Amino acid sequence: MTSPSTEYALSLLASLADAGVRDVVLSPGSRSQALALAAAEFEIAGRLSVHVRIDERSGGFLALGLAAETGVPSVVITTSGTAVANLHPAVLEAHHSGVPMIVVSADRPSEMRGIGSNQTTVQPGLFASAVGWVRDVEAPRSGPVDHEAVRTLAREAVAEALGGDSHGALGRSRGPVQLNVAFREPLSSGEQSLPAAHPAPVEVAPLVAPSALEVDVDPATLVVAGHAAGPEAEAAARALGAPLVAEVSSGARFGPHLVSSYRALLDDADFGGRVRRVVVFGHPTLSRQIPSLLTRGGVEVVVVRAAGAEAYDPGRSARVVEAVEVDRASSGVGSTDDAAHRTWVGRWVHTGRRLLEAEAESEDAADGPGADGTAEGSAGRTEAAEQAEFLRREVQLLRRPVTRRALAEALWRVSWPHDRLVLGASRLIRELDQIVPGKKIPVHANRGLAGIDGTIATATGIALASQRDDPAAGTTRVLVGDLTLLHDVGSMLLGLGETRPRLQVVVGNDGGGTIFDGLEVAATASPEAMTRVQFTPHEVDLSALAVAYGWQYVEAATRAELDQALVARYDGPVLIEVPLSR
Ligand SMILES: Cc1ncc(C[n+]2csc(CCOP(=O)(O)OP(=O)(O)O)c2C)c(N)n1
Ligand SMILES: [Mg+2]
Repeated sequence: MTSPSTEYALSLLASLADAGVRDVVLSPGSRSQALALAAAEFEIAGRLSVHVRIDERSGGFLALGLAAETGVPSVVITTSGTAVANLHPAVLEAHHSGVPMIVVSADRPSEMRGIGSNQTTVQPGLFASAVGWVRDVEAPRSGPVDHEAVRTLAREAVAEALGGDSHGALGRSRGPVQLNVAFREPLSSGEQSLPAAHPAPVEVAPLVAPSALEVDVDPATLVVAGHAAGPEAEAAARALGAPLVAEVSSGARFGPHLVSSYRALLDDADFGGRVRRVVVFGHPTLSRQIPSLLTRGGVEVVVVRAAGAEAYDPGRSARVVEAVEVDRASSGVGSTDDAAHRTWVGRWVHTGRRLLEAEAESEDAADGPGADGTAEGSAGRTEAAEQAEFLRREVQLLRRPVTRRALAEALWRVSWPHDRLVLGASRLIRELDQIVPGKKIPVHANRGLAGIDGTIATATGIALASQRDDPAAGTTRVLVGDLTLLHDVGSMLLGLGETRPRLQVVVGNDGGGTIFDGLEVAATASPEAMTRVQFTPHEVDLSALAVAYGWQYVEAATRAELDQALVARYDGPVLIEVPLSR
């Protein structure tokens, strides 16, 4: 005999799969058993991919990574009680960064709520305003399941997560939703017969009626591409004849209008000081210069709404639009003002490039005498002697310890469009943002709330989805600080039978949180107190962690070792530790 719980769970998962869901993340639990066991059957039938994690916090971020890579809502199933609350960090990040996710939380039936029953709290609404759609489904009773009703519910959940309603019209932004489902005893039955598949993926209609933006060289315009801006930002910069400031995880860091060393230029009266209009795509978070430009008087701000819940508008005065379409007829591009546009863009691009080169040279020079090959004169040497000297210096350079800059450069150098790069919060993402040149690499970072939590799990999701869906997919590399790794170290746990991701976790280990050394208060506060409560030192043996979790481990202390470690072939996930000085 089958139970109403199992019948309902089978119908719900079939409906979610039919609506386009591909990934289900779940953690073990009693109240959720019907859903978990049904999910296992759907995986055997090849209708869903199932990922099992014991820690729901890991599971939540894994679901976030899977959805960030696929663009399809992932489902995460939990049992009742604190299990649901462990999803909160990932739900908040998904809300603020606009990643679609469906939380299916199992609950007690109504007669067992509010009376102190074990493992029972108020689950619907637990995530407050972070979820835009919540349904509390009464426990299924005996009798046939109303498949049509379940199907409608599942389609609504998928459509809401994708930011439209089930009819495809525009609603709110993409993000997490919660389906709270009550189950009554018997909580499941062993017998499972899967409903037939009727795939009908939910598609949300694309944005309509983009507003045309009239452009000309005056006002002097700058395009800013924050996190997840996408290639539209690059195209808009070209169409507008505007310089492009593109953060490293913008997905728009390429093209002829890309500006290097943008922080210094934005600070400069001759560059940032002349900007009269800014068009913002995505969610900028990495510099103080961008918000300060957007809040400066006399700067018109146009914000193209990003995927996340809130439009980026630090000055609270932006014109927020759904899209921009450059009105080429009135734009200077191709018209009489073409030369003025080219001069405006050209100055930004060339000066930025020169600044970057100068910085690189000064770092090389600081690295040691003669490192840049200019400190000693070469007059009177034979060509062979010069060549030998050059090689000696190259070898010396390769034996040098890795700096943050060298780490950022190496990671960018070895990554290509078929790879994935994930950047943790803190110093290293800023290092990349300051120095790496344009290149079309898919870069992800949890910039919705810029937490140091869940980074390993998010990267695992991106690795698993990319290696499953894209036969040409390369390696996923995630760059994290040591505290960021330790915060999410539990996500290194891959149970038996779980797919092992093609993942390199590259950890820059400086013994604590060195980002806080840059706080203004560090100059005046007690160094002991700063170290204890902000730097938070540790001496964790990361190689032992790797062994404990069954990961490979490589220490890369020199640049040569790092280059080698990043391009080596590994069987499964690897932890690459790069010692950095505080
Ligand atoms: C969940 C969460 N807790 C706390 C913070 C505040 N925070 C930002 S960076 C950081 C330290 C990061 O240290 P590490 O990963 O070692 O990077 P480093 O700055 O040393 O390169 C902390 C605690 C945060 N962003 N997210
Ligand atoms: Mg650190």
